[in-house]
Amino acid sequence: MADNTVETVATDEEGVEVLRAGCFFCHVRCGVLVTKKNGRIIDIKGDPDCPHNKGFVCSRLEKGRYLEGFVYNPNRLRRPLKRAGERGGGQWEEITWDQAFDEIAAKLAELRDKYGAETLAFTEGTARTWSWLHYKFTNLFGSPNTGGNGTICYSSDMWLEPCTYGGFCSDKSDWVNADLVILWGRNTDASEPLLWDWVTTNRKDRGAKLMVIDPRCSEVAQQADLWLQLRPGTDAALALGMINVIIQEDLYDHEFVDEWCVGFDKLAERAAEYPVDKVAEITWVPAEKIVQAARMYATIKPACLPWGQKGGDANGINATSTIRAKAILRAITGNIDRKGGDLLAPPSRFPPSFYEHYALPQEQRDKMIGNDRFPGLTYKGWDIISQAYPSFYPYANAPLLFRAMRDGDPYPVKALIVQADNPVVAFSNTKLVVEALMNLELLVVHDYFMTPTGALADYVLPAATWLERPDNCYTVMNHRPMYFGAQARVLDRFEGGADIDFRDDYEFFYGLASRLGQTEQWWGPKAEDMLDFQLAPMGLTHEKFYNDVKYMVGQKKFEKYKEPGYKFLTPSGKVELYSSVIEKLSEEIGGNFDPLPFFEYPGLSVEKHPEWEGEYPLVMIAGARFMPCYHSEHRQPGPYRDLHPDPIFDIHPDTAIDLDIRDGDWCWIETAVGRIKQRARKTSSVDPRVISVQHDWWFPEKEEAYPSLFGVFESSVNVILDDDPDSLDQLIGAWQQTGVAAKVYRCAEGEY
Ligand SMILES: Nc1nc2c(c(=O)[nH]1)N[C@H]1C(S)=C(S)[C@@H](COP(=O)(O)OP(=O)(O)OC[C@H]3O[C@@H](n4cnc5c(=O)[nH]c(N)nc54)[C@H](O)[C@@H]3O)O[C@H]1N2
Ligand SMILES: Nc1nc2c(c(=O)[nH]1)N[C@H]1C(S)=C(S)[C@@H](COP(=O)(O)OP(=O)(O)OC[C@H]3O[C@@H](n4cnc5c(=O)[nH]c(N)nc54)[C@H](O)[C@@H]3O)O[C@H]1N2
Ligand code: SF4
Ligand SMILES: [Mo]
Repeated sequence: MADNTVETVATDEEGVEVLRAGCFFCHVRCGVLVTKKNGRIIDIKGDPDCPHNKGFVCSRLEKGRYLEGFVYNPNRLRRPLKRAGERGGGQWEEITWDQAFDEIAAKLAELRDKYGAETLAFTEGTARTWSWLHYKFTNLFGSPNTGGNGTICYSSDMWLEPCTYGGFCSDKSDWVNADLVILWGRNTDASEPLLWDWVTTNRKDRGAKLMVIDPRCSEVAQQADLWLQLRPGTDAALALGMINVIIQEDLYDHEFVDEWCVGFDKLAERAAEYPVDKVAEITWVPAEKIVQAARMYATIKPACLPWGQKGGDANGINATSTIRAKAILRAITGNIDRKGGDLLAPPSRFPPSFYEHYALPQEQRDKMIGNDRFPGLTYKGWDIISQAYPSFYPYANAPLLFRAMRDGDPYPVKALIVQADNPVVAFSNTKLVVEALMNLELLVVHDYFMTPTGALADYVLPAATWLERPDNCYTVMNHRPMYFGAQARVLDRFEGGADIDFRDDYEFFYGLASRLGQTEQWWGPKAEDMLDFQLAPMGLTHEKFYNDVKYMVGQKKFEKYKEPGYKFLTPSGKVELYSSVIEKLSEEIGGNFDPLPFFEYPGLSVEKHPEWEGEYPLVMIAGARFMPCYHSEHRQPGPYRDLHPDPIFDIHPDTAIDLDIRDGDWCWIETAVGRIKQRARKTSSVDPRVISVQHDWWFPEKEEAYPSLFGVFESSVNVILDDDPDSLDQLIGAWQQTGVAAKVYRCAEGEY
């Protein structure tokens, strides 16, 4: 490993070396320098030479918390485990990796013979690893059933933005050059700290303005020049109201709209159905503030409107409309691909061999779960949009996938591979997810820790952390079209006294693939083989990249659409305010998908369920981010958990007094499908009609065996979120994580 030592910080101290890596505790991937002494990590710092973060790191990497809290956490899985008793019984036998690979591969082959290849599913969580490997594996295996959280996170944008402007720009915003940054359902201070650092620097150095659209007075809202406190789940109405003001007041960018957009008249007609007074009533935002926001966005140029999970993807029945309406706003204000606006990323340049989508026969594609009901993200949508925009990835619908596992309808889904995901905690309707997993014949989990999902598995296999694998550290969350950072394996297996027989995420798939006749299609047994293949077009190997290049940054190019011969990669070659792709899907599938955005009250709201009136008077946000936790991670006893030991929900002080709730009280939070308990935090950052409940709580210190599953049913908010297919977005099948009708009351003594 010595040849990987960073020259800039070379050290002569014996037994000490400094290695370069990219933090993967969140999407932004800060470049870091890791100091090892006698094989053990002793320090991690931001790399001042990294053009991405220039030395910045956030609190997750401060005070050595990652040592005890993560890499050297005593709870890490150490050896492959095989279920030794009943499923979920908490009894395990340690086996070797070879035995695990042999047995899993044999079982997969058996199940394919018995039920067909589509019986295998894969669920993914958010991007934490090489998110194309599972496609390669499942496609070559013959199954179309890869699905996951992307439906309510980002993947929907990756489909709906190309439908609109034939590209993807909502996380290539030019944060650092914008004169106005709009954080719409985004709280970067807690979710992607480096991005917030860019905004605060931009404000300080360039005087950029900040608009925040959030039902909570979040950390970023507290700094805003304009904050719109909307009712959770009503973003589509707000966006349509703003579009209407911009059109009525003639503030739209005529040059861009006339030359580059189609469907403006139809859009204007639709937007006229959302006058500000009506929108104010729906959204709770005063009419004058809606007008102010619209004027601000249309007149302060350039402005960027990055993606935000809760202000779009998590909006259930309104997800498509919200994502599309925000895309339309970017277009009609003339901010697409402008310096300081939202930059259009070209389609991925990965060769087809990465995903192997074309290896999957049409007959198998047609079986993708969700194809007939929520075709937006499935192969049905893929087939249409990829005719114009060649690169996005299809997605099975998770709520239907779990139902197929539980009920065998439309066919038995009997095997599931889970890597970098924790479905029992991450998906809505936990009870159903657990029933689904209990009904499998093969569940394989590849993770750092035993989790509530792992507890139900047949095999639980120790994974390599980002410090234990090499990488090119590509980050999507950037203002540059491209950024790579070179990372070697900082730690090898068993190094520095760590007794962990991990395999990285590539080795995991290679181990299975090579036993299932796929050897030829993979790049070799090591992740380095894949990296070499990726780097070959640039004349590099991973070693050369690591030693000589270190960081690669693409040049920003603005207004590419003005270049001769350019066209937006939509069917019309223009920005489609009225979407011909959505129209075509309606025609082909006979669905009633609206090519224009609209607003409907959320599926899990009182307006949709008059029978809940009075019973569930509050409106719940389920999962606003908080530090230091990252989804269900950082719950292990240790330095991270010490910072945030208990689940907390926010409640307005007036509401708390009405309900006799004191700060810190354990309370029941209840919806039509169940109840969980968390501790109350009184704060006027939420409206008196709103509560904000933390997500993904489980307690590694509690009993593992089913039905406890580390206490997941006690406090995880997904236990009380329904994923009823009738309440999902009609086109993409997104489930709802905000704007949910709920009530709160104090736990009785002995209940906490
Ligand atoms: N109620 C509610 N639910 C939500 C959300 C919400 O806001 N509210 N957010 C949703 C969103 S946006 C998302 S993206 C999902 C996220 O959902 P997930 O990504 O599934 O998140 P986690 O529950 O943290 O599960 C990830 C697991 O992967 C493991 N892991 C981490 N890194 C790696 C790695 O590199 N390799 C391997 N093999 N394992 C790794 C972790 O230890 C952890 O157990 O949750 C969704 N669920
Ligand atoms: N600490 C931490 N960081 C994370 C994660 C994590 O779990 N923990 N998860 C990562 C992942 S996968 C993702 S997707 C990103 C998401 O990153 P963000 O989009 O920043 O995530 P959230 O905090 O869920 O939502 C942002 C804000 O939206 C507000 N909000 C809630 N409901 C609504 C609504 O209906 N409309 C609007 N306009 N706003 C609403 C919330 O109050 C919150 O302040 O975070 C990433 N970073
Ligand atoms: S901002 Fe994200 S990538 Fe950067 S140090 Fe913090 S957790 Fe790591
Ligand atoms: Mo996400």
